[in-house]
Amino acid sequence: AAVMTEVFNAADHLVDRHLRAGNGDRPALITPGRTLTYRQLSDEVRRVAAGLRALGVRPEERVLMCMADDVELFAALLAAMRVGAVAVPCSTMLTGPELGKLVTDSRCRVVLGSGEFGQAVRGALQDAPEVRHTVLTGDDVSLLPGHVQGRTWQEFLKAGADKETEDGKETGDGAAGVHPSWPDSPALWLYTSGTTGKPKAAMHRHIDIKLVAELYGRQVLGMGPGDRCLSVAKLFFAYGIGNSMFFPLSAGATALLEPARPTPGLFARRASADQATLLFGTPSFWGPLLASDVPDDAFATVRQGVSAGEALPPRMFHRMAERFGVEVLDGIGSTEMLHIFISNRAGKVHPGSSGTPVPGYDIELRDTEGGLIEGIGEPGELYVRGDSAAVGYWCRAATSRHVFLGDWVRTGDTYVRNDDGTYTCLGRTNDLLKAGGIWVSPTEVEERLLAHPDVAEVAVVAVPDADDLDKPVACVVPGPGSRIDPEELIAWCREGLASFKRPRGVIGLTELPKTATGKIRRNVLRDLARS
Ligand code: 3SK
Repeated sequence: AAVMTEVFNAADHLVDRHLRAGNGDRPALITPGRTLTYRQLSDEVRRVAAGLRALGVRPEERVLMCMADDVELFAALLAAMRVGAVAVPCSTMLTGPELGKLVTDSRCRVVLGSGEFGQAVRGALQDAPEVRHTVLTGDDVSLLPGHVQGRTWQEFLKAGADKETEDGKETGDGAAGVHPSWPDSPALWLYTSGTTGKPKAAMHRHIDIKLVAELYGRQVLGMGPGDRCLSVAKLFFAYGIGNSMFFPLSAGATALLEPARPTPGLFARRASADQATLLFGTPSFWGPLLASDVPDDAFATVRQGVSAGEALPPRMFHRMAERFGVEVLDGIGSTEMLHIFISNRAGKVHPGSSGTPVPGYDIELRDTEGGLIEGIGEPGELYVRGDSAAVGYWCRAATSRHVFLGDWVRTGDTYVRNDDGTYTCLGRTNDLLKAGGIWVSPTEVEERLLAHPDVAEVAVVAVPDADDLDKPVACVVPGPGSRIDPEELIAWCREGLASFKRPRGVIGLTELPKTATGKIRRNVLRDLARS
């Protein structure tokens, strides 16, 4: 007897369901160059799905993507899910060796890349003997290692079309359908940084995608078919893929995709040209936007702003409302929960707080022994419970056991409960830090700095900048006879790491403060770096 009978495929839910409901002619996706209706998106997804099948991709196999936010990535994410494979969108900011760690860890056979990130993809494949196929947009598939067969996107689509024709001759039905995945089948892995700098993949199910769209997109944002979503966070972030794919497509609304880097001017132009109704940003975007000279009416069509990634300073909330007339809802989510689980609500914002729990999620604050903290204003580690939680980290049993505790997920953030039921973030419980809303492992940056001949000891800590947003600062002890050149050390990090991980400042010290057992006293360094 079958163990599971219910079939649910997230790609079908997000795309083909709208065709069956007679809404195939509504706009699904707008990029700077193209507009696709739901029907056209469905056709594009089927073509990419056929290409994946032609490469021999099997259900539950990982397909890794290092691609710009454009039609190809959008279709590839949905196509991987459609054929029952696992979509693994990866950061386009990584260097070749950094991306290589994800390729190896995921054990993928197929890597899809945008031509503009060809250098990182080529670097990643050097040490990845399990990869068999790489597809790159653009027309340059040269310089791939011998074990990898390279194809351009056009060749990939053609291989898919040829295979469908071939299969059709045999079976009389060339159009292979949606894979009958179950609600619990794996759909999406999202890599997140660990304290040690060893990235880990949070594994999400098909049903998690529907859940976050209903719990946050529909319930908190009240999304409907008329919405047009513009997100600063790219599709490879949990925040971005929710904003630009799960929420709009689940509601039959429109995603406004932007492949380029999100500058204030560009986003102001996109928002007004394409009449964005929902604008998803981060404090690292609101700061430069408020400092820019974009017209005050640039976001006149936006009915709601959303902020996540790091706590929104109250000053930014007020200035966004005064200058642009946009009410920004701050919230906290995580890659492990797939999207936002505590959020402010329209018309009821408590500036300086992340808001109240999103219905469908339970929140607890616990002390270091795991005891419940019930008092107002008493700090504790934030735990969350909700059905969209990842099932664990791929091949990281010990870390999974530390983070996923039965139904509860430990966030690693320290919070307090306010007397109005809202929650306020006090910072990280461990040493991880966020720069521009992206996790940075101090260990990884420290390892890079320790490889520099002038560095004997180092500790990287978070220090708030003028906007009150944390930035990595390196406290460095030089080796004997060496001196510290901050510019050179920052350039050294830029060269070997993704640029967002580089320290924004370097402080030279004669020694690092340590506890009696030799642990670096990072709180002392944080105070010193702030003063
Ligand atoms: O960083 C956050 O607050 C966040 C929000 C939504 C989804 C994912 C994340 C990490």
